[in-house]
Amino acid sequence: MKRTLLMIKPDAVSKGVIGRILFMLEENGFKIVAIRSKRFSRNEAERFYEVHRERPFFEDLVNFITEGTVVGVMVEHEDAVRRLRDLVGATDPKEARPGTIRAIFGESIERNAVHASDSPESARRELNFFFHEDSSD
Ligand code: 3AN
Repeated sequence: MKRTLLMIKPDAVSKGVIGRILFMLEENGFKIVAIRSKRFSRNEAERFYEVHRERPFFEDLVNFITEGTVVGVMVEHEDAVRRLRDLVGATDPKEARPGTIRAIFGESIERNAVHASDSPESARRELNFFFHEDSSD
């Protein structure tokens, strides 16, 4: 599994830190294969976060992710899913290891700057959301 998805969320896009996040990817040895910005419709956001549908924060999550532009970044690295999750850090920025993307740019457990696919299966599905082709390996 060499490819995975990083999604830069609306909080980070509106703060103007897309470039700094892309820089961190390259600094850490990820090859950037494709980039696409988009605005999620409600329906797309609900499908993207389908696995969280029953969680209490689902409605807030959908509201947040549709509030502005997001940027999908297809990255390539050996053991990409695990390596990217390491660089992204814990869901709650307060608990994220110093130097990780969420520790630096996240504001809260919800407004946590980025999303990274959590398994090769999720990567395949989520890359498809942005790039409409199976480019996950
Ligand atoms: P991760 O993105 O680190 O894999 P998940 O899959 O548990 O974390 O959660 C998906 C997204 O849902 C998170 N990125 C975060 O934005 C949001 N989220 C998770 N837990 C909470 C929570 N307790 N309250 C609000 N939002 C949450």
